Amino acid sequence: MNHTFNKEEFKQSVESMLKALYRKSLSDATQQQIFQAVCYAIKEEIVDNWMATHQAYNENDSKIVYYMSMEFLMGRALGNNLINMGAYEGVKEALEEMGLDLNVIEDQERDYALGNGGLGRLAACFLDSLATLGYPAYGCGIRYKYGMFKQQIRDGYQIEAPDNWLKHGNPFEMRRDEYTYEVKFGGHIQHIIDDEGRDQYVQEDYQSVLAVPYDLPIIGYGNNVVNTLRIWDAEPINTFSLEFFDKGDYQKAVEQENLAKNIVEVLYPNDNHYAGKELRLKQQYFFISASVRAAVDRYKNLHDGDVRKMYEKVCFQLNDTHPTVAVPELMRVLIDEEGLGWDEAWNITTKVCAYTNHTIMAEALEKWPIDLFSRLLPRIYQIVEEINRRFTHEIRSRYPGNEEKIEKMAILYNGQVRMAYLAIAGSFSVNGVARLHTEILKNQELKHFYEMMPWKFNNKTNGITQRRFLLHGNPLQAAWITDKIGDSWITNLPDIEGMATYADNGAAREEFRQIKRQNKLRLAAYIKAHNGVEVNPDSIFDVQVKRLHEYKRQLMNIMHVMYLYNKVKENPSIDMVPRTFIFGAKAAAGYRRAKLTIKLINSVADVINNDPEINGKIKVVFIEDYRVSNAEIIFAASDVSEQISTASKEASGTGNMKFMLNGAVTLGTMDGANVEIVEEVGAENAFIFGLSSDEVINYEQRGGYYPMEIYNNDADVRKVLNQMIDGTFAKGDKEMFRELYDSLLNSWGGGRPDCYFMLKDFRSYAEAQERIDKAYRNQEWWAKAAILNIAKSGKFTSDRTIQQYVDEIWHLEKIEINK
Ligand code: 26Q
Repeated sequence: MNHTFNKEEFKQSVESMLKALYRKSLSDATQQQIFQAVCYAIKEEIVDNWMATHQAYNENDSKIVYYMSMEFLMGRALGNNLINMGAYEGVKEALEEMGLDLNVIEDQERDYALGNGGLGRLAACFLDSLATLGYPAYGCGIRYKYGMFKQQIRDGYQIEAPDNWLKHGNPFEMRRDEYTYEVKFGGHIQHIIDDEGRDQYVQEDYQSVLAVPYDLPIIGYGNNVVNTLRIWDAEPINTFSLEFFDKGDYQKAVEQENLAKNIVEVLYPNDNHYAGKELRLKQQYFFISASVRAAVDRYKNLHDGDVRKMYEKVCFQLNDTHPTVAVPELMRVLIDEEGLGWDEAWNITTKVCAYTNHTIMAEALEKWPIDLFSRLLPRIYQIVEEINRRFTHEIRSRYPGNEEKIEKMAILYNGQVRMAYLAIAGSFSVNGVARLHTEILKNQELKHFYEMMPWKFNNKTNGITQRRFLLHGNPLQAAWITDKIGDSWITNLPDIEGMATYADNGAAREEFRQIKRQNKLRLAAYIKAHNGVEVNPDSIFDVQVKRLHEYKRQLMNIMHVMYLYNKVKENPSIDMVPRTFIFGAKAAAGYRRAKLTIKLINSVADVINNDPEINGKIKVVFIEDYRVSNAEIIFAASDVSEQISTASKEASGTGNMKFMLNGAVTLGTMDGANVEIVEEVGAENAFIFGLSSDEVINYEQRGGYYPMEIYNNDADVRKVLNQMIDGTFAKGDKEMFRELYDSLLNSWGGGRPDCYFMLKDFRSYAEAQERIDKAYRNQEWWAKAAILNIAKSGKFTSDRTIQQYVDEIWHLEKIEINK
């Protein structure tokens, strides 16, 4: 589009869209209306390439990967689409000529918050990389009516407000009625033998809904490829024919209508935590059944209705266990609808499905009660039973007489369906998301599976798209890099290593500092507008933004802030570099300790920010409603990247990579992808602290440690803990934060005290923080370390991750779209 983009045509197109959509001219249209008109104008440009891409899939009979995910955390589309189309500058100028500011127009768009955190954002980065590399792919997901809740902070507490993201409609989506499917729930299965002597399993007395797809364009960077994210909406069957039903059917019709409304109503706002809710399982089967059948039908259309070699052209990548019903659903379609025998269907299924694991946290593992599962999905359950029967048979013949193996590996056990084990049994590939995480899977969590089927296991270290998180989010740094080394980093991030020489160049370091300062001013303005707090752009911006979870240890971070506050109070003339501690985090709505941690952060902020004795040495800011769009501004402005999870708990992390790419230095544990970040940039350019994952796992196997010993022996830590229950940060209320205090010290609060080793790691963390204070004083050293972080971030592009998935799992071929 770069060369074909015509400013005058575009301006006309926007004006005629305004007329057609709103009967408005430019001068009396609202910014929202202009935003819509701009999107519709560029959608026209997208559609031709979108059609050409699908034509190329068909003509080449391309193998396609279906990325199955309950979450796609896309953020905003407009800016990213313009960038990938090569039209950003042109549109910006055209709008300027119309007296409009593209930034203001972009701010009209709501984030597509169809995800919680890392797993959902990873899916979004993968779609960007797939399209940019030219690989045939669909994202398959749910069109939630309400995405991730909007977070409001009231009196320091998190309040959840509904995210009605579709209120103004979505200009980029296309409803595709012609690809609607009916999805059935409940009832019972009637086994009959048909005229030809074949088994038939007929579902009776079921409820059903229609799955209606909406397609969103996923635009590759500079290659005219437009892939598709297909999200499914639910609609009732036959709403209008209610009157024809007798009384019993009337009830059923109403139930079906409610079922349809409920299924896609809202994203579950849990991150790394399993909620065994029936509606969640309905959501899973709903979008999987529709997606699987759409994939099978597409394949059949191109292959004379014969599914037997489907594995040659189709791969389902399961984003965690959430879409695992794809395994039995594909079996059902192949056996019940396509008439294949079990063995042939299983051969196809296990060559089509591949599973990605994103966590080892026990509370995140999906286990469905068998009674719930079989009631909701009676035919699917029969198939899972048969998969389990055959799988346990295999285990027994491999390990005769070893019933412990059944206990450890059976899919059905203790009245539950263990979804991870179903995913492993039904997939040809099982991958972790960072090297350390994959090793822990192989040697600890899934060691029995690894021992039995080592060939399935592999690692795919996560990555992020530099096109959103540098080119769009940090235009100043992006332009600076391009000026130095050219723009090949946009599609080949390893080229960014060319920046390494500038780490030793005093003039370049000064340029970097100026850019960082501009970005800090941009964030400071955002904070002033949203929090009413003034922050000092010459202070260290020390940032922890991610979902709130105990294992991520935001509590340890704020305890360190309390500790520093005490130091300054003891010695007001203490020599320290001013620090701005910035937090952003949503807590799952039902996660009490997480929500209380938010309150503690805000309470500490209140006290410190208003204490004149602190004299600007410390500021604490909690950014409300952390999400993709403000994340882009935050990463660009950061000096210190807090990646402080308890070692072994964070499977990978991806925020760590976004900070690195934007020239922040990591303060972290040897966990997840931090290990590989340090390997790339060198330990001397990061601040590493804390227990290793082996040490953590050892303590856990011995039943934990005694945090009370630390409380008794370390006066600074004791003081901080006492301040949680003496009202210092709670206007005298001694009870407000007692639950947090108890979680660290008292086992009677349920479970082991301090099971995330915050007190154990505290001293080591505080020392690392002190090293940062010392290091920042040497501005030349700091700029050098920051530039080296940028230069060594090449490994962490999702383009590399996707290429590894393609080479080692999916085996796709690139398509080319010439314009
Ligand atoms: C499960 C059952 C019921 C309801 C909700 C859930 C649920 C939802 C979301 C369970 C887990 C999640 C999200 C997990 C997640 O985001 N994991 C993160 O994935 C990233 C991408 O691989 C990693 O970088 C992070 O380390 C990992 O925590």
